[in-house]
Parts: sequence; C-alpha cells; structure tokens
Amino acid sequence: MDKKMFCFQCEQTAAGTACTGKAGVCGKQADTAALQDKLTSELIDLALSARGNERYLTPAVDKMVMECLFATVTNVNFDNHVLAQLIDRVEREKARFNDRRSCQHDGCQSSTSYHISQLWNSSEDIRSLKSLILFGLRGMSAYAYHADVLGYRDEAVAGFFYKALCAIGSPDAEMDALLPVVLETGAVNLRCMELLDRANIETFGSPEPRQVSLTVEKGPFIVISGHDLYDLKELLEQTEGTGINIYTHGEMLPAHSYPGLNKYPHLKGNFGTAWQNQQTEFADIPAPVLFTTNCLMPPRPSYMDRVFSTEVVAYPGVTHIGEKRSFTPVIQKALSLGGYARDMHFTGINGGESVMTGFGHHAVLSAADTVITAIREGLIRHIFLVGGCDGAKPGRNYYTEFVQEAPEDSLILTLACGKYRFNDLNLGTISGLPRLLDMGQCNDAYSAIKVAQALAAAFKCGINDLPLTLVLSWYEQKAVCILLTLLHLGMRNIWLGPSLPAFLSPNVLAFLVEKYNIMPISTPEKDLPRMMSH
Ligand code: SF4
Ligand code: SF3
Repeated sequence: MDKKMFCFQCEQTAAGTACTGKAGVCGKQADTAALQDKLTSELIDLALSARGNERYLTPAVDKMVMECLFATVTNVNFDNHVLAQLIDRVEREKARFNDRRSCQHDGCQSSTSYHISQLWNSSEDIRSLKSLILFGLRGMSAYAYHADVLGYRDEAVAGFFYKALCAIGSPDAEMDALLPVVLETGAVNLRCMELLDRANIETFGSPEPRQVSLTVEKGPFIVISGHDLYDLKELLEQTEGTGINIYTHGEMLPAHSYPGLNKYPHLKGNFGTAWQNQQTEFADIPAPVLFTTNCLMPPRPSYMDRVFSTEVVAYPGVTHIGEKRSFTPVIQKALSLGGYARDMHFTGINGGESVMTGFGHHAVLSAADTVITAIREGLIRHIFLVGGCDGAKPGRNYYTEFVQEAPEDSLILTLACGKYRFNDLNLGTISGLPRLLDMGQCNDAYSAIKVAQALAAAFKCGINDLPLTLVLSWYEQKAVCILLTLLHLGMRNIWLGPSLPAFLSPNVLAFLVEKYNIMPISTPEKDLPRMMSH
C-alpha cells in the first residue's frame, strides 16, 4: 500500500497546496487515501465502460456510484475495510456490465483501466478543471444520496455522474471541452439541490422559523450530527418513550424547523458548535454521538466508545449502525451513560443561549412583501449571504467580525455550518424581521437562490443588479458544487474565503476572476465598503 498520498480537495490542505505525506491534515492516512483514489479510478472505469450502453445502468448502480463518491468526501469515511468493500462492489458491477455488454456487442469488451494518477499528473490547467468536476461531483453525490434515501431520484442527475466521470477519464479532453462540463456540474447540482429540497419538504413539511435552546436537560440524551434528516426521524421514533432526549449538532440544527421532526417533544435543542470543535466538545459529555454524514474528525480515545456512525460514514473502531438503522446500541449507550444530573446551560461561541433557524425559501418568501418594501424605502440597504462551511483556521474569525460590523440596515442570510461563528448573536430586527436569517444546511443554498431570483423578479432586474453580496466560506466538496451552481447561474462578485482552492490553477483562477469577478476576502473593514458600493 502507498506510503504517501496526494490530496488537495479541501480548504485545510497542507501548506495550502496538497497533503502529500503519510497522513492528511484531516487525519486521513495515506493507505486510506490510496483506497479512495482506487475507488475513484474504478468509478471512472465503470463510467467509461458504460459509455454508449447506459441502458444497462440501473437505479441500484446509480445509488452505488453516489455512495462511493460520497465516501470520498472530506471527513466521511476513514475505514479501509469499508472502502475495500466499495471497490469490490464497483469491480463486480463493472465486470457484470462488461459481460452484459459483450453479449450484445461482440468484440467490444472494455479494456479500460483508469488510474487516478493520470488526473494528478495531467497539465495543471487540465488537472484543475477535472478536479473542479470531480470535487463538485463528490459534493453533489451527498445531496443526491440524501434525496434517494427519501425515495426521490432524478434520472438527469444520476445520468450526469457517468457523463462527468467520463470527462475526467478522457485522456484528450482539452480546456474548451472541460469548461462546459464544469458549468454543467453546477447546473445539475442546482437540479439536485431542488430535488433534495422537495424531498425534505414533502417528507417533513416546510421549515418554519424556530428558536432552538442550547440547554441540555438532565437525564439521558443522544447527540446527532450530520445532514441526514431521515436518520434523525428514525432515531426520534426509536427513542420515543425511552426517556432519552435528542440534541442536534452541526448541520443537523435546521432539522428543528421541519414540522415532521419538530413534532417530537424529545427533540430538545442543539449541542455544540461547528465540526472542528468536536474533539473538545465531545470529550466529556455523558452521552453518545451519532454521525450521519460529514464532518467526522478522528475521535479521541477518551470518547471513541461513545461515537457511532451510520450510512456512508465510517471510522475504524467506531460502532457502525447498518442499513436497517437499528439504533439500539446508541440507545443502550445513552441509557448506560445517563446524561447530566442537572440541566446544563451551554452557550454559543458568543455567549448566546439559543439560536434561530428555519428561514427556508417558503418562510422568507412569505415575508417577501415586507423585504421588498423595506428595500424600496431604504430601510434595508443591503443583503449579505454569509454562508458556507466552518473550519479550524484562525482566519475564519473574518465571518464573525463581518456580521458584527455589517451596517445595521443590512439583512444577513446564512446557511451551513459556518454560521456557528455568529448564529448566537442578537443582531436586532429590520421591519419586524430578524436581521440574521438562518436558511438551513449547505444544500439550502437552493433557498437562497430562490429568494434571490424572486427579488430580482420583483425589482425587474438581474440577480447581479440586486443589493446582494455573497460572502462564502468553503471547506469541503459540497461547497465546490454550490459554487459551481452559482457560476452556472451567472452570479458575479462572489467573495470567497478563507483561502482560495489549491486546485485552481493560475489560468483557471484568472478565468474565474475575469468572467465572474470572484474575489478573495481580506478584512471586513476593507471588504465591506467595496461590497456596499456595488
Ligand atoms: Fe488533506 Fe483535505 Fe485531503 Fe484531508 S481531505 S487529505 S486535509 S486535502
Ligand atoms: Fe460543514 Fe463539514 Fe461544509 Fe454542509 S459539516 S457544510 S464543513
């Protein structure tokens, strides 16, 4: 197995260039990275084998492709055993596919054998564009997977995975052939986020604004992290009547706003802040933690026996809850640990005792008249979308300072886990609306897009003509697919931080700057006046 790795897919990549040693900054070991590379190579091989014979692809194969791509997203799967099993599944599928195909087309048995080193060793611009496609696909696979879990699928989304994997695997693809695929990844991801939005709303109801307590009540409890609302629903059902309370963590916070989940009285509140604080926040809680998706950090020995994973998440030594989602081991652990002996009044990073969530597109658009009137009357001078991932770098304080320094006549929309930097702040109200509106998880970028489109229609202008600035923080690959969606929609003047992706070559970056005016953040003092003058 390889002793060294090459990975540059996330924002915390070593020295801002690439993780190339025996382990990545995220804790992924070189042998795990090699297996993820092998898995990606096999998926590309499968897509190349399937080209022209897509009719033999089934929904089960599509789901496997999504699952495998999802397993390579940062902070999802660290388990070599599981990754080896996924590789076996893709190899078996490829063999079955080639058998079937050779029956129909004599002599055209595939002999493709792709190796990811072909990608890492290509010229820097080709590597950059193919990386944008690959990392965007990885992010989108997570959203497609969550929609699929709820029974929602879209053939155009599923089919695009193969098309894009073929583009990555194509040895002769030049920049002018790859650029349209980059933007198509954004277009298909918009469709995918719309699908997941519909899946969530039709299953759990439209999000409604809710105040969420940060107090953990006495007695046994379970903390559930990640993005998968279906896992939360199963956990809530299985813990009914047990005396166990449930607390969301990280990207699960917006779950409180869905009527179909909020109806459970033992869904009590939220525990902790964003993912990068988990090793300290979980160190001594008398309760188990269930991870349904990213971001899992390598659990410390002090709490390893209290961590559980499910679905695509896995870590060696962590108990995994299988497909049937029987959460009995988690429930037993909660009962044996017993929770706190008294109510514990935790606060957010800035000392707030509760946070608000649930301003999805239905909630915000129901107040559209108020917002439109306030903009017309000059009561709302500017709207900022300060959203995206959180992370460990000190430079991320920018986002806290930014919302604190934003003028009082500005409205701040937010989403994803970056909001934990400021979501417990009381920023007051404008025209009866809270100034800070949490739209939900990262995939709820779809809500932000819908709101922007509605405002543009109301003011009869383009999205870029609105008094709206996007201030995005990225960390992992879901942020990549969302960025590509914004580019596909022609959104300009996006401020990106805390650093620019290492996989953008100088030429690709120059193209993005010229065509979309993407800008790196600097300091709120310098950036805010420039944004307001736009
Ligand atoms: Fe490094 Fe990020 Fe890759 Fe982990 S996911 S190995 S931190 S680039
Ligand atoms: Fe956060 Fe990991 Fe990206 Fe859905 S939980 S946003 S980083």
